[in-house]
Formats: sequence, C-alpha cells, structure tokens
Amino acid sequence: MADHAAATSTLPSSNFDAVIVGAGFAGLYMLHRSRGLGLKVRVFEVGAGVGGTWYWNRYPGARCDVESMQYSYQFDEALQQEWEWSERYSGQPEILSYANHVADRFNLREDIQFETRVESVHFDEETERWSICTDRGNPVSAQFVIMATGCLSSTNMPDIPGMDLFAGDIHHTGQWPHGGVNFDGKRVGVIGTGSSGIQAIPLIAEQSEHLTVFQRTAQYAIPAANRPLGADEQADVKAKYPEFRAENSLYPNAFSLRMPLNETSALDVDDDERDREYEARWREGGFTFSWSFGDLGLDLDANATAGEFVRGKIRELVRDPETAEKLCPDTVLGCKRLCLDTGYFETFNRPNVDLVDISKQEIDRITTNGIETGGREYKLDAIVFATGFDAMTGTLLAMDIRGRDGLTLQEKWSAGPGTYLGLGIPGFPNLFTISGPGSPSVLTNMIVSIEQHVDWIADCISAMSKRGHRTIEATLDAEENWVEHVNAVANETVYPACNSWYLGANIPGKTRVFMPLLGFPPYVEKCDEVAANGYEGFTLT
Ligand code: NA7
Repeated sequence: MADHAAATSTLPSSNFDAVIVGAGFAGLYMLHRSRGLGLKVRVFEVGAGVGGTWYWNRYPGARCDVESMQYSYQFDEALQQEWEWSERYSGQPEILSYANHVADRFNLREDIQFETRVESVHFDEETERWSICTDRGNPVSAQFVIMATGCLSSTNMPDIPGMDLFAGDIHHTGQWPHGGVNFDGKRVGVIGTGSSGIQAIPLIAEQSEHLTVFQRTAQYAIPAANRPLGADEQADVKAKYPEFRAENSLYPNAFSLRMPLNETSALDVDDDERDREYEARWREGGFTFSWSFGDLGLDLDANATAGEFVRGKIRELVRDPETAEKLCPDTVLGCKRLCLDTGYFETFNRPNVDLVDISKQEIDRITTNGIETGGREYKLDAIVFATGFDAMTGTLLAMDIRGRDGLTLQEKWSAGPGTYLGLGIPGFPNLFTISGPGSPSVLTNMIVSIEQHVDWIADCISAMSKRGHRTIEATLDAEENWVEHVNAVANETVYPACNSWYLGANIPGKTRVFMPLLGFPPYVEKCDEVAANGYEGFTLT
C-alpha cells in the first residue's frame, strides 16, 4: 500500500488501493479513514461538489428529519465541538455547508475527481483487481471498490405519456437547479406527496400564483415543530457529546427522541388517556409521535388508533371538509416513512392551492399546456416531480458492475438485492457497499450508520493487510441467511403492510423485497462478532 504523502499528489494516476464511488457523507468519511490507513485512494463523484443527497436535493423546504445535534459526524471531537447548528432540524443549505466544511477541514478534495460518473466496474480474476471506467475515459484499477453511492440517489421519474410535449419547465425535487427556480406568477403542478412534496408544497404555494397538488396516496405528516436551536441547548449537548452519541446508538433507529418510548400498548388505555399521549407528542413535534405507544409498529389495531388521531387533526386543520377527507390517509401509519411537516395541511386553506386526487384515476398524459387526468386538463407553467427515488439499489444497478465469471450485478440481483450485512455480495470480491440493502441505513440516523460501516470496512482492510489476505468475499450461504433474516425481522412489524420504497414497491417491475434491516444495536453487535470471528461468513484468500 502506498504511503499517504505519495497519495495526495497522485492526480492523475491509474492504480489505486481503493476507489470510492460518491462524495456524500459516506464517501467523505471513507476517504478520510482510507488515508489514515495509508491507502492510495481516489473518489469519483458525479456532482461538482461534495454532499451527496444534500448536494442534489435543493428544493424549497428541503430539511433533515433527524435533529441537527445528532445528524452529524462523531469521529472527530474537535469537529463536533466547533460546528454550530442554527435550527432544531437543519435545512439543506446548512447541511451542505457542513459537508463542505468537513471536506476543507480534512483536505479531502485533492483526492476527489468531481463531475465524473463511474460507468463500469469489472473484476479481473487473474490480477484480483477491479477495473473502473468513467465517462471521462482513462480507466483506473483498484484492489478495493467501495460504493458510497447513497440510498436515495437515483431519482424516480415516472414514464407519463407526453412528457416531451410540455411547453413549461419540468423539475424533480431530487435534481433541483442550483440557481433555484422562480415560481413568481406561475401556475405550478406538484406530483407526489411523500417527504419531499410535503416539505416543498407550503413554500411553492407561497411563491407561485397557483399550485395544483396531484396526490396518489394521502400521507401521514406530523408537525416538525422546527425552531431556532438555543445556545444553551447546544452547549448542553456539547458538554457531553461522546456520552450523548453512545446513548443514542443504543436506540433501534440510532437516534434519540425528545420524549421516551411509552411501552404501554395503545389498546390497554382508555380513549382519553390515548388522546392525551398523542396530543402531547403532536405538540412536541417530530418522530416522537411514533413512540406514543409500544405497539404502534407491531400491531395493526394499535396502529389504527394513531391513524385515527392524525385524521382528526387533518379535519381540524383543513377548512374545506372535502379537501380534508382527500388528505386523510387510510394506510398504516409509519409503514411508508412518516413525514415531518411545517404547515403542510394548512397550505390547503390557501385560495391559490388545489388538491387533485389521482388515487383512482392516474395522470393520463402531459400536454403542451399541463396535466390531463379524470377528463380534465390542468393548465400549468411548471411541473415539479416529487416522485422519490429508485431507493437503495437504483444507483448500483445503473452501473455496469461485473464480478467473478463476468456475473453482472443485474443478474445477481434479478430476484431482489442479496447481500451479507449490507456490506458484501457473493461473486463480487473486495467490493463493499456502504449502507447497502440489508443494512439498517434508511431506518436509522444515516450518518451514524455510515460511520459504523466505514469503520467496519476500514478495520477489515487493515486486518486483511496485516494478515496478508488479498481478497474478501461474502459466501452464498451467509447471503441467503442474511436476506431471510432481514425479511423475517420486517415481517414481525407493520412495515410490509403497504407499498413503500423500503420494499421497492414504488418502482414498476422492481422485485418486492424488504431492503433495510430493522434494529441498529443488534446489527452492530453482529458486525463486530463477524469481525472478531475472523470475518465469519466471508471467504478470505
Ligand atoms: P417518496 O417518499 O417515495 O414519495 C414519492 C411520492 O410521489 C409519493 O407520494 C408517491 O405516491 C408519488 N408518486 C410516485 N410515482 C408517482 C406517479 N407515477 N404518479 C403519481 N404520484 C407518484 O419520495 P420523497 O422524495 O418524498 O421522499 C423520499 C425519502 O427522502 C423520504 O422517505 C425521506 O427519507 C427523505 P405513492 O405513495 O407511491 O402512491
């Protein structure tokens, strides 16, 4: 392995110890750790800057739903002490500034090649190295490839007839123009009411002349109760940051909430007590609502009481009863990711906002002038697709990845994504996925999960080097048992009860498999155990 002094002056070079794909939070920390190991490393990033999700999702209102004091790196005490957050939940611009600060502070940019898309990644069995081609030419090779490609990085653009005919502008929330969009005086249509739509709609309503929201599935949203973060509050956490982080990693989602989990069953209390609990958490804001009772995620009847409470709130907040009914979800609360909102339901009281229910009658076509559905044309100057992502696998499958015997990842995953620990794939030696399918990732505080994965991978590479191993590869048995385990855990809960992107159900034709693993602490324990047992479930050569 090359020493780092050599590594920092290598652009352009063609032989690396490790190639990292992506310069979001995962890629940045992986680069930092790889350098610490003395690896000669190159990061390829499609964007012109760092930040991943937070680089692309610049739509109005884009905000993290995990609180600021937790949604940040913990690997460097000085870093977590010096950075100041301004709000309870950080907005996209602040998180992107933080990512840039980290890149500057640790001089990461010099090993990142921006505006470069990795097109193919092929394993050569003779040399036991990967060959990586990008859209910039100049193929490179590497012993290790680490996919830091993010879970929500391939946008889902529905194939609606007539898209190319529309005379106005079309935007996707996940690929928002860097200069912003001026909606002044415009008639705007928003398709999609998941987290992105629910965050963007109130602001687009303020900025535009008229907004029409096209809703396929009504969604549960809880007030975020965002507010400026007090200096005292921030200082309190910083005074005990390592302890705060350690405690948070013991929660199933790897973050703590402002009110503790109430372990009582929602069915064991009377209506008044139940409503009091929901009301207190609704006021507090955030995901603490889902901790109102111990069985909301486990029992459909218990869950239904929470759904009823939220529907009651929607009926109070939205003045027009017909619109309120359309906005009332009838799905299982939390089985599609619960949204946090700021004035979402109230937005439908504005005179310039209309809601079109497309649950029974999908959009027929896009015309030169707008959107046609239910026998009517809605005249628009701009259309915003808030239609989400081909989550967890989309970006990996878009690359031409070939492992042993020329096996493509598309072939390997034709019946659904199989991994061991969300970290390794049989047939693809020395290729790691950070927060890959089968890991807790999107069900947790992503940055905590990312750091855990990066540390595991870095320790693994270091152990291999010390023991003289050239390759590491997950076994088929380990993969099969792991996929079964991930789905068995999900089947104990209400998660499989609806068509969420966790299941791949938002993408037509995508195999229905529950992709993320529920429960961060037992997962960490398992990863540590695997490493301690000489990388059990992997073959080392
Ligand atoms: P989501 O949560 O996948 O939401 C996408 C929304 O777009 C959702 O309301 C979908 O309705 C709707 N959608 C998707 N395709 C269509 C078509 N073809 N026609 C009409 N409506 C459609 O994506 P987000 O970007 O909001 O959030 C993703 C994650 O980012 C979120 O969970 C947070 O973790 C951050 P559906 O529900 O499928 O009927």
